[in-house]
Amino acid sequence: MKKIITFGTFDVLHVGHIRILQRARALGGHLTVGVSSDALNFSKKQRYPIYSENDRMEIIKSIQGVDEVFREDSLELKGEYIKKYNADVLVMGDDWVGRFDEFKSLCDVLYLPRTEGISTTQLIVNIKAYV
Ligand code: C2G
Repeated sequence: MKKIITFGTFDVLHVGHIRILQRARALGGHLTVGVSSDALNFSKKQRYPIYSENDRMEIIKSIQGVDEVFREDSLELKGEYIKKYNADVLVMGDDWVGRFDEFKSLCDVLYLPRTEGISTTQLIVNIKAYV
């Protein structure tokens, strides 16, 4: 059985998130998901996610096929997380292509195509325009 690991914010959950989780899970028998912390998001994007980290983790944990969830506190700790969770494959969306190749010494690194036409950012724009 292969262990898969993936990372993301998964804010304002949508089908793009569900599909990458399902495709990641289909590559092995066990899926671990690192959900990025509120502080990590703020440091990257200068804004907090709409949903808190506790809510995002609870939502991701409830998805069929997700076996294990933890909070990702730093982008710099990916190698440590891969080792801690004994991952055989790191899966990321292809918006990150090439960015995690350094971990190929620890596990396989796969970039899967993103789902076209949907994003949390666009959903927030749509909701703002709606209200
Ligand atoms: N995704 C996708 N299709 C979309 C939107 C997102 O396949 N239309 C994928 C992304 O490629 C990513 C995952 O869903 O693999 C989570 O996306 P985000 O929440 O945007 O995560 P991100 O902020 O890119 O992750 O260590 C990485 C960090 O945790 C940040």
